[in-house]
Amino acid sequence: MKEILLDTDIGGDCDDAGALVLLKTLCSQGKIKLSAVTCCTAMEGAAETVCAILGYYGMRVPVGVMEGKDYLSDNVYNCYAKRIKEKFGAEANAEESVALMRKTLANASEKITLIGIGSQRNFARLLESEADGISPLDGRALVEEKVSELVIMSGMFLEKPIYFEGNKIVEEANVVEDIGAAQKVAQDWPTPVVYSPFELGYDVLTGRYLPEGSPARCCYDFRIGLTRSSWDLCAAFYGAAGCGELFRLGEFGTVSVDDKGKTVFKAHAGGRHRILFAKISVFDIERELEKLVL
Ligand SMILES: [Ca+2]
Repeated sequence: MKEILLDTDIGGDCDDAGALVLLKTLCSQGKIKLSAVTCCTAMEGAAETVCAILGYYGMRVPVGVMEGKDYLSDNVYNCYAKRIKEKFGAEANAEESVALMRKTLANASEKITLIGIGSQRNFARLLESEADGISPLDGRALVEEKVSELVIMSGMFLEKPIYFEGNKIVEEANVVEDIGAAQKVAQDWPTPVVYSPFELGYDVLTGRYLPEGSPARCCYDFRIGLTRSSWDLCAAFYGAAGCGELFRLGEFGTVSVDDKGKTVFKAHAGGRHRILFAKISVFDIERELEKLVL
C-alpha cells in the first residue's frame, strides 16, 4: 500500500482541508496509508484543525507543527484555523514537523511519497537536517533512501500571467512564501519531483459535498463559502493515486526558481522534475475529485 506524508499550510486557504478529506477517503478505501501530517506554518490552530478534520471521520495520525511563532501566523493569513480550534476543541499532541518527517521516514519499511501543499520550508529543513537520535542518516541521505517521489503544489509555468480574483498571477504563493526553500528544493532535492502548478487547479471548484457542520465544511465556510479552487486537491490526488484518468505528466526536465519566485521549466533528458497537466476537462476533473471530498 502506498504510504503518504502530507505537509500542509492548513489555515490559510481552505483547499488544504479538501485535500486532507480526499486523502482520508483514499485511506478508507484501503488505497493508501496516511502516515503523518506536518504543518509548515506557525499558525495558531493548524495542528488542531488537522486533528478535528480527521477525527470527524474517526481517523488519527501523528501531526507535526512548525517551531516558533512567526511564520505565516498572523491574523491576515490565519483565515480559519484559530476558529476551528475554538469551535471543535480538538487536541493535537503535535511534534515538531521536521523531526516527525525524519521519524516517519526512518520508520518506514518501504519508500514514502511526500506531498507538499504549502511552502517548501519543511522540505528544505528536512534536507538540511543532521543525523540525530532518530536516524544516523542526515536529511539528504534519509530522503534518498526513503522517499520515492516528492509531489508539490508549486509554481506557475504559463508564459502569460493568469488573472485570478483581480490579481495578476506571475509568481505562485507557495513559492513566494519561502523563495529560498523553493530554490533549495528545485536545486538539491535528490528524488523525482512532480510540480502541480497554479494553472492546473484554479478553475476546478470543489468542496460542495462536505458534510454540513463538519470541521472541513467549516474551513470552507469560514474562508470563502461553498466551493474553492482545487490546487491542493490536484497535488494530493496525483501523489496518492497517480494520474488515473484525470492527469498526465509532462516530460522530464528541471525547474528553476528566480529571486522573485518566478518558476521556469526546461525539458531535458536526465532531469528529475516533471509538471502535472490535466488530461480531461476541468468539469470532469471537478466531478472525479468531488467523489472523494465527502
Ligand atoms: Ca495550501
